[in-house]
Amino acid sequence: MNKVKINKYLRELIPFHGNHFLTGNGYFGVRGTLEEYTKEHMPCINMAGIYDRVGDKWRESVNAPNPLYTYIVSGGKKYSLPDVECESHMQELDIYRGIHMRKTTWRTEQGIVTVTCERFASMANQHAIGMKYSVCTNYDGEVEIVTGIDGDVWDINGPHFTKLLISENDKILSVTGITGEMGISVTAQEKVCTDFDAEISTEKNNKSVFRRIRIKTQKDKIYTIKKTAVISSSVDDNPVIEDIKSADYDKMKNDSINAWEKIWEISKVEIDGDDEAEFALNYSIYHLNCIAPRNLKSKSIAARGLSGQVYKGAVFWDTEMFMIDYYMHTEPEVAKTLLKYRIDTINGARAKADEYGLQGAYYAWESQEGGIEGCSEYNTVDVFTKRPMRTYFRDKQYHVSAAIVYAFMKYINATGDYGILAEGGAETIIECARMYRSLLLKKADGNLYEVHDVVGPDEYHERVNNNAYTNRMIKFCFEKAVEYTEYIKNKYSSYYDKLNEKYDLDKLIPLFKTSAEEILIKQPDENGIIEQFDGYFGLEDASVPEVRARLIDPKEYWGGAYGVAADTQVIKQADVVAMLSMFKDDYSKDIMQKNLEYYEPRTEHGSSLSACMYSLLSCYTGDADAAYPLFMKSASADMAPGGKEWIGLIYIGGTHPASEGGAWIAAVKGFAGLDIIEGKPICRPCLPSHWQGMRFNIIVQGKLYCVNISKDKVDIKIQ
Ligand code: IFM
Repeated sequence: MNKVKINKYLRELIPFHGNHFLTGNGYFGVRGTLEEYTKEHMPCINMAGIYDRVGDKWRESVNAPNPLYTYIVSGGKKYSLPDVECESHMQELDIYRGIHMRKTTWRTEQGIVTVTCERFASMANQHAIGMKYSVCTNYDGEVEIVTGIDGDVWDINGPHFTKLLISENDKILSVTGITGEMGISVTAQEKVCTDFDAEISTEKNNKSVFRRIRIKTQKDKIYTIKKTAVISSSVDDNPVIEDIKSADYDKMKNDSINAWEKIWEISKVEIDGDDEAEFALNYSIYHLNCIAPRNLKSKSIAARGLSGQVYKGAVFWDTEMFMIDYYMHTEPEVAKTLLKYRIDTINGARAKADEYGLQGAYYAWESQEGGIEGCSEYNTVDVFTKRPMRTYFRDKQYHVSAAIVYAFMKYINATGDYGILAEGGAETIIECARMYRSLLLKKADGNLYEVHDVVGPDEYHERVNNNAYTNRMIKFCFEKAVEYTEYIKNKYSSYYDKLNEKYDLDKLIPLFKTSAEEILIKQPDENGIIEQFDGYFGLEDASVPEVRARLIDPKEYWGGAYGVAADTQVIKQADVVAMLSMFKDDYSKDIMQKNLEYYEPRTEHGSSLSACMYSLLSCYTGDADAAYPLFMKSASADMAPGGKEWIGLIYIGGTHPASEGGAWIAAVKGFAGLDIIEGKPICRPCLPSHWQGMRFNIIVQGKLYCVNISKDKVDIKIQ
């Protein structure tokens, strides 16, 4: 299997299909919408790392003017979905070549018109998009193709372009939008080649420009236009290399296919005995490949990838905890770029720490360019009162900084690139540790440091004390600050001297050491269960279905001050289970098993980040069959409609890269049992009983390995 495909048009699935059929190249994402869609149907070319704010609405990422905008007219009537019902419709995405394709037929007064279109976001040239659009009638008659650039783009909190510059020059159409907040320009240009004679005229309005291509059709003859388009902005890392004037569709397509082939040579995972799982996993990998900030400087990945403006196009802990593992083993330069983003945005994190009266670096919960905090204090809307609802994600999810430190550790183990410490990594880690030190509390008669008033990964319980996950991550952060500072002292002494001068490391490091030793780490109780936070066991032990049944409105928020889950033991997502899978060597299988059994039935899995952690931990207990459905849930997050699309009244639909990255982790670290020991990969597989084997490539410390696992053998070869 190499395609996702539908054979029927369903209007109600327009938002889902926009995600399901997404194409992209890391610089932008093109939603899998149809060419004729205007903004009500959420088409978009979502730009990586460009943001804008309108009035006092949320800042969000910016969508480019849409150069794919195209529809047909027959007998003076516009034929477009969803407004005019079609006779047949097919849409598909070839995940191995990155090509989106649709074929639709309409019955017009003159007869049947068939439209076929293939398009791609070039993987070879990150500014380019190609589109081949064909029309065929089963009668001799007339059809118009209307094609151009739609500057009236879909926005959640827009419009972001306060000025639009529209031009036509030497048959090249161009729309430049200029953002209101910072005056950033985003330009779409396009050119069309036809293989037939036609009468062509150009039309403009104040937002868009398009051509009308009038064709006298002969029965069953196919009329094709080939469009090459270029997207650029005034804040690009790389110049546009494709000259739009000389751009050739077929060459552009071949180059892109070749670039995809190279990516798949390393990233494909093969599974013997389970085609469905193999495809779901590679579909997840496809999405990770579409959003990787390849050849970009210090960019990261938003929680909804490049599928739109949901979650403000912002970067969450998702990248460091769930996605970076895939990149560090398939394209380590991409993983480095993700970490560079955190290094380069440290001033934003310093400003946030300062805002909350803390030292060091407190990274944004929803990070935008420069580390600007995109998260609002009122992050959802009450469905009953329609009033903004106070949530404490922004203020209290302290664990985000430690996730970044954890990612540095994973990256260094996987790549051996300790050099990143001297490129700002060590300072980032020290700054995170300084932030955590300023959170530590000791009771008058207490021996241990406690951390109060936090939100852990389980967002349904806000402002809790001693969240097991958060405290353990803080300890880890102190330990790494000590270890890596020691390392740079020996290896990069002049960099160390600079940092020592700035932070007085000779005094600070011993403080980190005692902080690591003296922080309260929750231990398993007499039943082997680790309490998620102080007082959690005292909450009502209601089941997930019971709590769900208490909802008055299906869009109601479960957490916050008075959400249905807030006073119960029902949790949103992996919390203690996440901690156990991240620190697997600290716990016995028995403890892992007991906690899985305790927390799984109490977990709503209301976040797509949850299932993969349960899957991974189940593998660590040796129970691959229990892990399997959770792995499939994670790998299939964008395969079928029905995912969670609302928090309160806020739309949260889009692709789920953390779930996709989590599926890769569950497959490679869980089922294949990959670990890096002394710089080399080893595998202790734990395959689901119906799998016969797995094959994949991984890069470890600069070497490419081919891993071949069968029921009774593991073969790891350097390539
Ligand atoms: O980062 C996650 C969070 O853990 C749960 N809510 C959604 C966020 C973005 O994916």
